[in-house]
Amino acid sequence: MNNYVLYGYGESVASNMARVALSEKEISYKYNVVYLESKGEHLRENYRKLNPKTLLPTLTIDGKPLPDSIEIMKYIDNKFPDQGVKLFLNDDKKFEELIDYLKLDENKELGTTFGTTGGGISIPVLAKLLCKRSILSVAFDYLRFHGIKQRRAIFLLVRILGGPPPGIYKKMMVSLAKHLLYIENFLGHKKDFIYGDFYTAADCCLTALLHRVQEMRFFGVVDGNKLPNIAKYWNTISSRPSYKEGILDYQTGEWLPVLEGLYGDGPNDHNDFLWDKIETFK
Ligand SMILES: N[C@@H](CCC(=O)N[C@@H](CS)C(=O)NCC(=O)O)C(=O)O
Repeated sequence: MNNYVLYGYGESVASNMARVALSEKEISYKYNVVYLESKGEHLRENYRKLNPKTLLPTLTIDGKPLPDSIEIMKYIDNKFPDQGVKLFLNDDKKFEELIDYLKLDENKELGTTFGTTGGGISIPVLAKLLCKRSILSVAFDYLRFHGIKQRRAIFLLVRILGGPPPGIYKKMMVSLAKHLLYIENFLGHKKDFIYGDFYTAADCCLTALLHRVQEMRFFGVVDGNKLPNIAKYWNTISSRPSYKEGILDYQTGEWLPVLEGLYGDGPNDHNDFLWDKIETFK
């Protein structure tokens, strides 16, 4: 019997990656939700002690913290090599590069990889959640306690503006278009999973990323006919129990009303811009 506790947030891409992996490895764990922008619980002292970078997720193993979604995946894969799917391949440079491209890397600029773009396209929602708190309390918390220096002023600016800084979201659309086409072409191999015939950690990452694209109301990406390899692939990965067990079952419910407030029942207000870019780069 393990003594695992996962600290995560329902609609966090990195938490989703880790939870999908835990489901694929058939590992049970206790779960502690840590509210991000709306309450800033990740900036409180008790969580900072577990994860000085103040990021989610963190897995504790007998009380010992292991931050970072990819590190969590590697740990459980090593610990349980014969349980569930094998998430990582040994000494495969191309696979490692793919993981680097898909992970949420706090050291890379937003938009430069698919992983960081997953964070960038979420800014309109993050802004509204931050707006549940006063500018002063956001300034106090983020400037003093956020573990990633570069993110401190950005979060404050997003709170002050109530949305993404001008030009940033269009820049994110350009990046998203390029990354979606890259994945569409990658899947040109016509195999079931992103790295071939077997499900891997790269699929855990893509499940969370494509879920985010759909969640942010970019219509027709995973469910249309313009990116047919992605649509087929999405059907395969989202049909696995890990999609429900790792992502859908953990939603906090905080995001849905915000998305409805932003876009009603319709698409993201940059949906057409995204598709223009996809057509341009095709
Ligand atoms: N490399 C880390 C990145 C984690 C990360 O960026 N998590 C986001 C949520 S998806 C977060 O905690 N954001 C809160 C913040 O920056 O204030 C991982 O993969 O776990």
